[in-house]
Amino acid sequence: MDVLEELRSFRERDLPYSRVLSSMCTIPHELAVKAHQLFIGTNLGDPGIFPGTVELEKKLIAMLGDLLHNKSCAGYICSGGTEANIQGIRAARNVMRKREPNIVIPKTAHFSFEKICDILCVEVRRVSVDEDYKVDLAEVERLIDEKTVAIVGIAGTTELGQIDPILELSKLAEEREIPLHIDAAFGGLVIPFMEDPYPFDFANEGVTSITLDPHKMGMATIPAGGILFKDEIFLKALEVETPYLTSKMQFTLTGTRPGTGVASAYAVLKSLGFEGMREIVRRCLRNTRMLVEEMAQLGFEPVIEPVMNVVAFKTDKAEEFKQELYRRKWVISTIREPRAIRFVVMPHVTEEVIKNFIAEFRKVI
Ligand code: 0PR
Repeated sequence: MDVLEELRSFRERDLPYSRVLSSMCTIPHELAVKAHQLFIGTNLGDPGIFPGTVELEKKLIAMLGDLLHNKSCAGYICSGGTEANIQGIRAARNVMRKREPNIVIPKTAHFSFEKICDILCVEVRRVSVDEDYKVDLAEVERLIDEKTVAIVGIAGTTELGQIDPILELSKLAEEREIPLHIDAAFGGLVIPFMEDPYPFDFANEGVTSITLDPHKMGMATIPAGGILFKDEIFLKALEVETPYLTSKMQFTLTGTRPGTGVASAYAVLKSLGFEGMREIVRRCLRNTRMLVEEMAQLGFEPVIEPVMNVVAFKTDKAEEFKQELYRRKWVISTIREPRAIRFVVMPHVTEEVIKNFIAEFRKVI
């Protein structure tokens, strides 16, 4: 067998996105694919060889900074939300220079924070959430002490798409002079395009870093994550010397680093513009409402009224439904607390996909 044929046969075993209602990734935009191909041989790990790609990354970071109310923010495009969160916390830890450092994060934080606590040797203090699944501010305040090097707020939780009270977290962070990292890996390219956007970003004085992933709602090719800092100081705190490269210092976590995510994210944002993104987000939110209505007719109630295009429905049979649907080649997910089935209504989850899913789900229940 020809090797390409062999590859194709493996690839054909993957599930098509038209049956995936659990993913925060989606089919990349067609321009993203073209941009990716153009930059396929690039390596931002050795910037002197790729000055054009370096320049493009600066333009993309400025574009994202513009969106996040800080045109002069510093940052870079990385492998995804996990790396962005690691680097956000690592920078805060290095700037704060405390012995036995700790961070205060909501219980609803993504599992990447488990890795952070292991890699960075920071103690992770987890805060409960209220009945709306937003972090409990009084408890955040109680858990902060003189060794706290970062507070974390989430703008679009993985499980429910909820937004923490970032205005209040920001005030607290300012008062106590502690960096505030916002995990907007998912929400960062949803919230700014909503009707009445919640101010989760650098518009708040206390916010010092933001995770925002173009390979989620930005329809860029994988990998394309983003870490943005309010100030250069945080990037400087990540630098190591690179004795034999075209550059002298490196602040990234990985060495060799593709320019494909930069190019694909730039292509999508530049060609669609913020107006085009608004239209994409509007459609996803409309389809989320449609899913809620369809599920209501089947007797299912959402855990919270969806804030963005993530929604979970309460059911004791969550695990059984997920398994039976997977057997029928449909992918949904479940959440930890309360028992519920979860959906992410990405751009590929169209009205037609929802109708097909509901028809299948009817048979399952
Ligand atoms: N922060 C938040 C709020 C996230 O939701 C995620 C990922 C991350 C950080 C980590 O991002 P990376 O996975 O890019 O490192 N959220 C999804 C999740 O873990 C990612 C995902 C994407 C899962 C596609 C499944 C899938 O098919 O559920």
